[in-house]
Parts: sequence; C-alpha cells; structure tokens
Amino acid sequence: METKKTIFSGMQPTGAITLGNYLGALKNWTSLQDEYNCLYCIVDMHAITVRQNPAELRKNARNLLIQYIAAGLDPAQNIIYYQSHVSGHAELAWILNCFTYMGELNRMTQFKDKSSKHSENINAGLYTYPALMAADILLYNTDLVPIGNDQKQHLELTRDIAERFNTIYGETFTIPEGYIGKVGARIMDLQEPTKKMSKSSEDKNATILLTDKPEEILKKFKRAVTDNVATIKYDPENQPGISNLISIYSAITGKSYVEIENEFSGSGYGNFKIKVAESVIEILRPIQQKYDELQKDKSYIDHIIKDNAQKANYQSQKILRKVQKKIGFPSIIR
Ligand code: ATP
Ligand code: LTN
Repeated sequence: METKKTIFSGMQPTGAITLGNYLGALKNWTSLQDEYNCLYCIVDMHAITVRQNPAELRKNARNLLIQYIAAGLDPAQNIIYYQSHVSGHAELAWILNCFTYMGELNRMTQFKDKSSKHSENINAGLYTYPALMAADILLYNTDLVPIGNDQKQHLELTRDIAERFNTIYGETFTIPEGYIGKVGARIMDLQEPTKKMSKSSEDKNATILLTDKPEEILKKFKRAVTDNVATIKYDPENQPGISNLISIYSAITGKSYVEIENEFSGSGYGNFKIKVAESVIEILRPIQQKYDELQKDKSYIDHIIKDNAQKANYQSQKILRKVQKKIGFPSIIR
C-alpha cells in the first residue's frame, strides 16, 4: 500500500488572515489536502516573539483555527491544532537550537525586519524563531511545506539543519521541500506596494482581511496606491501597485498576466480596481458565511481542538524519541 506523504504548515495568530496569507498559503493548503497527510498548525509560540495581549492572542488563535476550516480545510481529514498544545515542538526546538549557527540566524531577513519594527523588544525568541520553525516541520517527517515567498529562507535553513543533523547522527529527518505557488506567493501592501501585505500591519487600508465586509473591500481597493502611467501592465519594477492588483486578480481567476492586460487594455484604473474588488468579494463570500456559522458551534470547535491536539501529540512522539536517543539522552525508565 502506498502511504501518503506529509504536509506541514502554519500561520501566526497575530490577527485575521489577510488576502496575502490566503492566496500565498491557505488556498494552496486546501487544494493539497486530499493527496497528503496534512498538519496545519496555529503557531502561537511563534506569535509571542512579538509582545501579545493574552486575551487577544487567545481569541486570535481560535479565530484563526475557525478561518482555516471556513476556508475549506477539513478538520476530520487534516490535523488542525495549536502549537502550544504539543510540547514536542519546544523540546525539539531546543535540540535544533544547538545545531543552528548564529551566523545563519544573523542572515534571516524576517529577523532583521521584525527587530527594526520592534526595536524595544529584540528578544532571543525572535532571533531563534527559525529553529522553532525547523522543529515544527521536522517533528513530523514532513515532505512538503506550502508557504508564501517570504518563508523560503526559513525553509532553506530548516533543510540545512536537518542535513547537518543527519550527517552527524545518520538518517533521522526527512528533508522537506517547499511548495510556493506560481501566482499569489507575494501579495503586496495596498498602500505601500513595495512591501508585503502583513497581518500585523497598522494601516487598516493596507490589507484585505478574510473577515472584511464587501463594502470595506471595495473601499480599500478603490484607495489602493497605483501610479500615473495609466496602463494596466504587469511591471513590478515600475508599476508595483497595479502589478500587485494584477497578481491578485490572476491568483483568483486563474487568468495569466497577459490575458488580464488584454482584457483591460484601454480601461481606466478605477474600473480595474472595481473588477479586482468584486473578484475578491466573491471568493471570500462563502468563506465568510461558513466562518459565521462555525463561530456559533462552540462544542464542535472545542472537540476539534482536543481531538487534533491528541493526534499531533501522538505523531510527534515517535520522531522526538528517536532524536533524543540518537543524541544520547538516557531513555525514560517506566
Ligand atoms: P505577521 O504580520 O504577524 O508577521 P504575516 O501576515 O506575515 O504575519 P504569517 O502568519 O507569518 O503571516 O504567515 C502565514 C503564511 O502566509 C506563510 O506561509 C507566509 O509565507 C504567507 N504569507 C504571509 N504574507 C504573505 C503575502 N503578503 N503574500 C503571500 N503569502 C504571504
Ligand atoms: N514562520 C512562518 C510561520 C510558521 C511556519 C512553520 C510555516 C511557523 N512554523 C512551519 C510553515 C511551516 C511565518 O512567519 N509565516
């Protein structure tokens, strides 16, 4: 019997999912779920590398889990769970920290970005964040990691750590591959289209959230920053704003950039922005309906949280014990 390969991915519960998170990651997760054994994590331990309000963190984590399901992940088929409910993540992260060089961590662009944004709180967790991410992935012998473009560097480091460990101790970890979609892997900020759209952005006009109402979505697209060139052409260097709208429209409709350029040749930016907004509203409508329904079903969500944490815990033990043994930790006497 052929066994399915394993997928692992996660998002931080730092706010509602953005259109970037959806097109860059979650949409791909839903299309891969039938072919793979999938674990989709809510990485609350990663989220605390930036200071969080406890009540908000708890609420964001639950809402994120509900958004995963509303967007189409089947909780009976996939393991959807909170990172903090499976202690193996922290245990393996500590071990992997001892196989990660400071020189490697110093090169991580996410660390540089976040430490300049949060200069009052450059903590050790923010610095060693990639070792925890490597632990998330390697804990389940993951084959494939569907992510947006910004996480590519972390995945490459994960592979290096795994290879380093395997060289020293013999075959232990599966070396994971990244899965980055051709379109939608880097959706940009609507107000500053040279930086990526981000959940924790302070400018509400800069991001489209999965939970935004249709009129808000339309308003935000109408306000999106474009340029004076006045042609609808995919040219991220010179027309980053309009190129971002083209990639959003392409990721949603499946049309190529050239097809979109032809469809809207001679059309004004105003008309194009409305068309993009309408496509986003339509794709989010069923997700929002499901989200509202699920919010009412407390016991169903509680059951998923409990059941899936147990499954993840069970799966994680096997590889964790193997690693501990290889390293030379004494076995537990029962
Ligand atoms: P934060 O603002 O708190 O750093 P974030 O919006 O960057 O959060 P994450 O939880 O770090 O989101 O990322 C979840 C997934 O979404 C990752 O796979 C990441 O690569 C992807 N992703 C994040 N932002 C974008 C984007 N703008 N375009 C495409 N994919 C994205
Ligand atoms: N670092 C990722 C979130 C994340 C993740 C993971 C993604 C944590 N652990 C494991 C894929 C696999 C981020 O900031 N987007």
